Amino acid sequence: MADFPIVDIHTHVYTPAYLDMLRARKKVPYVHDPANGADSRLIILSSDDDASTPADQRGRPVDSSYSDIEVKLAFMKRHGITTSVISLANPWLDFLDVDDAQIWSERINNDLEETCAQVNSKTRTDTVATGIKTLYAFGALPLSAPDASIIVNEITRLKMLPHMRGVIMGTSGLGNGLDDQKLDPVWAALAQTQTLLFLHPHYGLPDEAFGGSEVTQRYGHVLPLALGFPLETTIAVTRMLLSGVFDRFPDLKILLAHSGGTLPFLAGRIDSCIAHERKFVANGGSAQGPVRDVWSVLNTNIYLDAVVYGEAGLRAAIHAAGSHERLLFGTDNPFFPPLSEKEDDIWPSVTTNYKAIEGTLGEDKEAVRGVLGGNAVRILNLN
Ligand code: 5CU
Repeated sequence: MADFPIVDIHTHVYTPAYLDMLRARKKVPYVHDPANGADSRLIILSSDDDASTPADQRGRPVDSSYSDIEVKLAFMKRHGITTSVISLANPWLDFLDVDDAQIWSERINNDLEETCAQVNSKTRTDTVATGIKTLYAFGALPLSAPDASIIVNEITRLKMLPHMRGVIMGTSGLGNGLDDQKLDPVWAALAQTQTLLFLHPHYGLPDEAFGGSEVTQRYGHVLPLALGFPLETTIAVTRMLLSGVFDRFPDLKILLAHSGGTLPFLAGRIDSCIAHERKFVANGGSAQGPVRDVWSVLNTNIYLDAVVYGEAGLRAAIHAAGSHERLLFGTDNPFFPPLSEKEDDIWPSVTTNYKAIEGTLGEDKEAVRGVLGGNAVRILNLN
């Protein structure tokens, strides 16, 4: 067992109240309870809700690993993780009616805070004493609320909850993407309160991008998750760059899921295309181009998780971020469990990331420790 903090900043929960809310729904996202008493099914991706598949087989089985914090703690122990920063999993509160958003974000965030407080009040003997608490959380935002002031109020309120270390958000923003000027009060509040935004994909790409719904279905979750998710993140951040969000809010801090999708690999190309289109207006477009270049934003506003399962992606992420000090370990638990059913299995999805970090930075032990935990302790102020 390592004698330094190992911090998982990409680890999700569906709180029990949230799952109950999904149980009451009949359209995506929803939970379906089969009549034969088999495991409930979690249907969250639009490609999961295929009418030609019986409801009992749609989506994926949802077991206690999705909501039970004791199962999360056992997973942490098994993988040597000393601290986790838990977040509500996708699609968060994006789909709620305007009147429900505020109530649910307060409920979910209070539940997360309470869970952290309860777990942290017990002394853990199963891991090394790092002096850092076991659980922290990223809060969820009421993005469908009728007024941005409600979102801003929740950002301010979260600052007063002792275990909150930022917020998690998808790429749809208020419904029109992250270059929507109506998000400016939200960016302003995040920057002003120095609240880290964990930006995470959910919607992927339309089935047409993969050759139609029949092709997407044929390969299960591979196309939406392996390609749709990272490209969604890349497109969302590029739209933020293009619309000048980082010019207007130079203090905004964003942690990008899955090592930034394909942003590290494509940063040079994006920058070059922007340079050649610098005068969007002159070229017939209506927007003024961004002032800051992609590299400066990557080096000052962006952090990347290390959930990319390979050295090529990690090297690109470190290069794009400008330093391994902006990279943070994560697992994506409870997603990507082992294929066997044994409860005490080590998860290959986790060990693959450990190996990629060591393979990339192995000689530099300090850097490995930083990515595994030290960077998160510093950036999220976990001490
Ligand atoms: O397996 C999946 O669908 C997912 C998901 O929905 N969200 C996530 O964070 N990782 C994997």
